[in-house]
Amino acid sequence: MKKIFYIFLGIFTSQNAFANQPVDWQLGFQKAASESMREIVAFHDKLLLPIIIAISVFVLFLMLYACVRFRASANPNPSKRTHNVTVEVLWTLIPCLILIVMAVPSFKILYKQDTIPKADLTIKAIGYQWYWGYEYPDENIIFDSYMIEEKDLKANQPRLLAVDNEVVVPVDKVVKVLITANDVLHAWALPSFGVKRDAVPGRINETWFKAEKVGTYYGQCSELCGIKHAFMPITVRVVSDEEYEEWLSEAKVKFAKEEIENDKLKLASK
Ligand SMILES: [Cu+2]
Repeated sequence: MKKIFYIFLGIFTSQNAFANQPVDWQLGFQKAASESMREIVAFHDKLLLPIIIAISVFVLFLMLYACVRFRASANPNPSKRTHNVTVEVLWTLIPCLILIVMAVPSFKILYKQDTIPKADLTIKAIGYQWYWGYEYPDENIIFDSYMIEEKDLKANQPRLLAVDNEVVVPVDKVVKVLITANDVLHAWALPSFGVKRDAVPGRINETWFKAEKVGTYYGQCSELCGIKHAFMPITVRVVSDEEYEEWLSEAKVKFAKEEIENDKLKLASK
């Protein structure tokens, strides 16, 4: 009984709870943190959901009506009719119209997402079995991002979602994401930003987002990539411009790409 109560509580509260990560008993999307995701959510809530509900209710009504109206006792001599042109035209045309009504706004959102505005910064995400690696190509930064094991979690760090090295990006800036993989197919996905792109070995896919709110956002690899597919989360921390600059100056030292390569050369020459 208690469990049922929580399910209902979850259904009615999940939409309001601050969710940039999945929450217990959540129904529907995570809270949008970008314009793209807001449009996706609006498309779903204001167009798809009413159509789905209307069709379900209509079909249910037809079934109940047929059960009662044409039951054997009330209708002993069933009609022998096999064709009705009007009805057949209607049940072909109406679904076509419904599909067109859904397709137009859907393509609009899709193409808008596909057009990458002028980027303020570019990051590159590389899928590995089973973790993500990141590069900031313009900043000489490279690092790997591993999931934090359950025993090592700090307070506020969600299980299976928190990582050791987060991607840090400034708020309200267009971030272009180059996505590729090193071994098998992965997919870089961040629900709050409405972003999901396959990571394909030997090929670079592009997407973008502009986070509107400061915060930590969680996503997961969304392409079955092997035994630890569930353990390669994505964490993006959106910060203010000043905090970003601060992080950048630290990261340039800590995650410097050239230095790492120099060190490797030194080691190799020894
Ligand atoms: Cu993966």
